[in-house]
Amino acid sequence: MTAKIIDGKAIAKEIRAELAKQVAELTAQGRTPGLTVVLVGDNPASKVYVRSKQRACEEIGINSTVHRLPEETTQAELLALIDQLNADDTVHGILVQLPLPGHLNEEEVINAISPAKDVDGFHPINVGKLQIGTASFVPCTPAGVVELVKRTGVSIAGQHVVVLGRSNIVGKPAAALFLKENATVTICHSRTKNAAEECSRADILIVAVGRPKLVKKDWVKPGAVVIDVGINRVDGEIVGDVDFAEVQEVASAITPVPGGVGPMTIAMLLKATVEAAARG
Ligand code: LUD
Repeated sequence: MTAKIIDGKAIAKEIRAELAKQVAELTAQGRTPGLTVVLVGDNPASKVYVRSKQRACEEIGINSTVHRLPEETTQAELLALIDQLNADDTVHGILVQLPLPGHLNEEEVINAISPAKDVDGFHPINVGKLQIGTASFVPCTPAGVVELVKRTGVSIAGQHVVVLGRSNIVGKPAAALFLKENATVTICHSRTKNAAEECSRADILIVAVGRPKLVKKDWVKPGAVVIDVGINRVDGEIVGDVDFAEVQEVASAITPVPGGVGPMTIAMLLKATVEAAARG
């Protein structure tokens, strides 16, 4: 069997087209959605992602502002900017691109963002609401993963989902989202006794560990759906956490890297911003 390749780029484009209509309606009501992204320092990958976010906003009519701050920005300066954005009625969504330079306190920065503008869903209030099942903002990458699986026509309820990775940005929220979709969820991580064996029991396998081509053919049950969240730069090339060439032979469907989850992350950010503006 050769797996169906899940085209995240195409699905993200569809979502942007749907959102463009909602943006036009909100704009007609004098409520153009506004997203402000804060980028501190010169991380090359972050620069690429922020540029893509800005372009996607412009494409569908969201007002986008990017604050590009120097590496040596102080914690106090960053917190003052967030206060100012919290108070600005034209700003519906605030996103501080991570990772921050090492001298800045990420947790304190996230806590400073108004939960009502936290389009990333990283504020503890929103993390808690996700666990309860009443979230209004959920982290964009795992939201994109669930949307990708749904739009591929895969039913989730009752399926065994294995999430490999337990980060606050992807693994943990992905597990919560799939649980909300009535999956049976297993989380594996670097201390899991036999990760390969656990993964091979998955109907839907979500991989988010940041280790190039970690997941091999024998980690995957024949017919499983495999979602690769990893983006690793190896010898100038981008590869995922899944050995695509091998796993493609056993999976029923698989996401490519690039062109899989990445574009969905941005589509979900736009969706969150539109929803924030609609809420007023
Ligand atoms: N921080 C994110 N840091 C990193 N790939 C992203 C991402 C687009 N606060 C905050 O945007 O949600 C976030 N909020 N994240 N990420 C990762 C994470 C953050 C990663 C990849 C892409 C956003 C993307 O567009 C493309 C693809 O996979 O096809 C291109 C990949 C490339 O580098 O060319």
